[in-house]
Amino acid sequence: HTRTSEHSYTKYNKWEKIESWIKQVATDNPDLISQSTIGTTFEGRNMYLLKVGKAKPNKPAIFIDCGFHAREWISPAFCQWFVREAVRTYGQEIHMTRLLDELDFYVLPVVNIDGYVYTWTKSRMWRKTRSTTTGSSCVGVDPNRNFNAGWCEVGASRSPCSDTYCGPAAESEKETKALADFIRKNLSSIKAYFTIHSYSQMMLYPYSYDYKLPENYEELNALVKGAAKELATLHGTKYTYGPGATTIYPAAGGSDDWAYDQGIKYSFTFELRDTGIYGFLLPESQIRQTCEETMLAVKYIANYVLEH
Ligand code: ING
Ligand code: ZN
Repeated sequence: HTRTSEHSYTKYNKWEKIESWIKQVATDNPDLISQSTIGTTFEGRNMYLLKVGKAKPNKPAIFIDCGFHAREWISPAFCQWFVREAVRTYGQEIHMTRLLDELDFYVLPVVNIDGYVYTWTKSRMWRKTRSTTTGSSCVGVDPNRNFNAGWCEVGASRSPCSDTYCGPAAESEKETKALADFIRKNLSSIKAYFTIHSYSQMMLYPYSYDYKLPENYEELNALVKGAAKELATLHGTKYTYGPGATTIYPAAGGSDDWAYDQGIKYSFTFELRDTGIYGFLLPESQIRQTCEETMLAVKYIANYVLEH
C-alpha cells in the first residue's frame, strides 16, 4: 500500500511509485482531483492525466505535461510537486485558491513512460520513446520532434538511430498522438500549455520550427520576463527566455509550437535546472528548490492567463 503522505516529493520516483501516487492523490482529494487515462504507451502502460481544480461548469484550463524526454528526471518530479502544492495550499494560500477556483489544471505527470522506465532499468541517458520500426534495429522516436509543426524540417533527423529522430510521420507515437488528441478534444477550454523539460534554465515560447515570431510575441516576451523575475526572487536562479529558435536552437515538431498553432496563445517550454554542471543528472538535493522556484513562474503565468 502507498499513501500520499508517504510519497517522497524530494526524491526521484520510479514509474511504479508515480503510478500508485497518481491513484492515491486522486482518491485522497476527490474534491480537487479527478483521474483519467488518455491512452496507452507503445509498451502498454496507461497514460494517466490528473485534472486539478474545484468543480465548476465551463472553467478555462491550463495543460501541463512532464516527462517528454526520459532522462530529464526533474520534470516528472515537478509535476508531482505541482499537484502536491495545489492540494496542500488550496484554501490556505489566496493565489492558489483563486487559481483552482477559477481554472482547471490538466497535469500529465509522465508522457514518455516507457522511456522513463528504461532510464531506471537499462540506460540512464535515454531520451526517446521505446517504439520499434521495421527495417531498423534502432529504437525510439524523439517525442518533441514528432508533432505536426514544421515536422522534421529543421533540428530533427530522419534516421531512426538519431536521438532527435522525428519518426516515420507526425504523431506516429502513441504517446504524442494521445496527447494531441486530448488537446484537440479540449481546445475550447485550454488557454495555456506548459511542457516541462530540462536542462538550461530557460523559458521558451514559439517558434522553434521557424525564425518567424508569434503574433503575440511582445505579450509573450513580457510575460516570461515577469515570470523569470518572479522565479529568481526565491533563490536567485537566472533564467533566459525568448523564442525557441533563437534562444535554444531551431527544432521542428515540438509540442509547444504545435499547441500554439492550434490556437493556444500561451504556450511554453520550460527548461529547468541546471545550466550544465549536473545537466540531466540533477541531484535530488536540488529538487525542492527547483520545484519551489518553478511554481512561482507557473503560478505567475497562470494568474496572467486567468486575467486575460
Ligand atoms: N530541449 C528541447 C528539445 O526538445 C525544444 C528544446 C523546445 C525544442 C521546444 C523544440 C521545441 O530539444 C530539451 N532539453 O529537450
Ligand atoms: Zn527535453
